[in-house]
Amino acid sequence: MLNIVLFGPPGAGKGTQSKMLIEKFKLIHLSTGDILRNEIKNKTSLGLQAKELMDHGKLVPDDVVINMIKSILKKNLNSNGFIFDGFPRTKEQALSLDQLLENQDTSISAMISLKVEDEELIKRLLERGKDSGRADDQSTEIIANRIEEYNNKTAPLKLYYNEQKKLHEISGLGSISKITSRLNLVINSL
Ligand code: B4P
Repeated sequence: MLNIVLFGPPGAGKGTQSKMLIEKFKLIHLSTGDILRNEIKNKTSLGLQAKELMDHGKLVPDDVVINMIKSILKKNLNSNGFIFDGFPRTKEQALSLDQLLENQDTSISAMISLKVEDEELIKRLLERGKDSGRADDQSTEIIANRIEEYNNKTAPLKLYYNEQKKLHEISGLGSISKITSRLNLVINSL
């Protein structure tokens, strides 16, 4: 299986690039952000629990996210692999993911991290906020919270994957197709 962790701060282009990669490599797109937003839309109890946190740019508790991932992994074990988009976001989530994959005799093939500076992230997210309807894209303050959560809890995961020699960093600046080409280069070299 080809299992890619697509990594980067909020607004780095993970969701955008995932769409390109799932088509080319025939992978399952697993975006915890999309799944959570769907739960909110359907007003499930999980969605109600997540909404308050997400609207303020805070991470949802690990156990909630890990349980969501478990059931989706189980349903797709015959696939070519997965693009993990927005997951894992904490060490706890990364450890659980490794364990879940190991139980299925597979593992993470690579973490590909998109590098984009804060100023550009804020610009992109505010722009998306004009018509996304997403509460977390509406103000510089909430976006700053998201970036802070990323720096404190998520960015350290680069070390975790680097120790396993799985980290690849690329620039997330430039046109969408240019970034897709950079990602393709990395994946084809695995
Ligand atoms: P996510 O849905 O993962 O959202 P995100 O970090 O904002 O990334 P996204 O994929 O949407 O942005 P993208 O870079 O594609 O998370 C939202 C919230 O859900 C989190 O804050 C948290 O509360 C919760 N959550 C999710 N997963 C969790 C987990 N595992 N644990 C705990 N909580 C979790 O795109 C951004 C914009 O940039 C788009 O408008 C796009 O068009 C634009 N763009 C993309 N590439 C570009 C380029 N090259 N040039 C210019 N613009 C570009």
